[in-house]
Amino acid sequence: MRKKVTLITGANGEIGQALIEYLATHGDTAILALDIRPMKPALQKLCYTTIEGDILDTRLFERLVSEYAIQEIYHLAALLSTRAEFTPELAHRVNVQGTLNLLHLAIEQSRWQGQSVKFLFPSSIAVYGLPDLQTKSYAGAVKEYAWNLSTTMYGCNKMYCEHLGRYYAQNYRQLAADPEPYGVDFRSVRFPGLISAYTLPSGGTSDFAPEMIHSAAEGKPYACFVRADTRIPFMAMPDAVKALLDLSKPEKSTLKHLVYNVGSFSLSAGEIKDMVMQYFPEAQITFEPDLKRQQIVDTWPADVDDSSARDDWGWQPDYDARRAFDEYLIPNIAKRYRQD
Ligand code: AKB
Repeated sequence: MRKKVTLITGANGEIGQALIEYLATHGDTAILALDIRPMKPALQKLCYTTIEGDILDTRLFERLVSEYAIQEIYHLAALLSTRAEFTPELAHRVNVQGTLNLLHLAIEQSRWQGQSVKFLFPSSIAVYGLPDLQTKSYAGAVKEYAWNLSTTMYGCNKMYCEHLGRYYAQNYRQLAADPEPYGVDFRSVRFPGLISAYTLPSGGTSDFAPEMIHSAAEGKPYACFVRADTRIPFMAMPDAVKALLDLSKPEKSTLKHLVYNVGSFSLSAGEIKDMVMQYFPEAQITFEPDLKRQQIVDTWPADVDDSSARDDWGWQPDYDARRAFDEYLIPNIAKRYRQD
């Protein structure tokens, strides 16, 4: 018998680590963690198996199929928006071909198991592309279907992968004599900028918020790479994990969409600085915009309209900005740097 597992790709990344910790302490799921980098020993202990491997390696997937019955896939591996602009073709391979490989694995597993395998995919506010600041200001909280005109390779990759997910869910090999009986149970959330108390992101363009908070706690000066008036939506990491798990639960038939915005709070970089200064009055935070990264963030919406997620599957974040800072970010980040 093949072992029943939940596959998590990008397991070493920020969402991966938080998701593994949550699942290991709250569930009875056997986790198969995959990452291109070696997993931290503390995380390894929480998983049934960890594999150091590349999502572009199709041989690896052939091996996985023979050894495991994959019940659910959390496909988190990706190159983020800033990183992707330095190597767009590599980003396309990892973000698109990598996702295609995982969708193929999912559809094969669905056939084997006689039911559609759940596929949870983190998309991003990077799929939006507002043409200028005036439009960004009047657009306010954007709906899923609006302004899908990303200017970044990462955003284009995420948008296309949402389409691929829909294709594998509903239309895979639609002209075949033996139509696909199950398809993939694809579900996606478009995340805002995420802020974790325990890890720092790398290669994203929303990284200025976590970098600012962590630097202040560490007592290091921070030069923020966007203007103080730059506003995008953010979310505390526990809510990101909650969003993925909450979306994984409902019956497929109750979901009206495959892709949902999820929001929790929207802050400008200046407002983040003001909040940080309340906790760390000595913090040295300046604004030295990098015009090119600024240009990217200026195309992202100031906020998202997540009413579909709230209506269809009861999305409700636990953390607004104040609670995120008071109860999650500041105490845990302060402790982390006190210990170092
Ligand atoms: C990034 O900055 O690339 C990510 C994102 C907004 O998806 N954090």
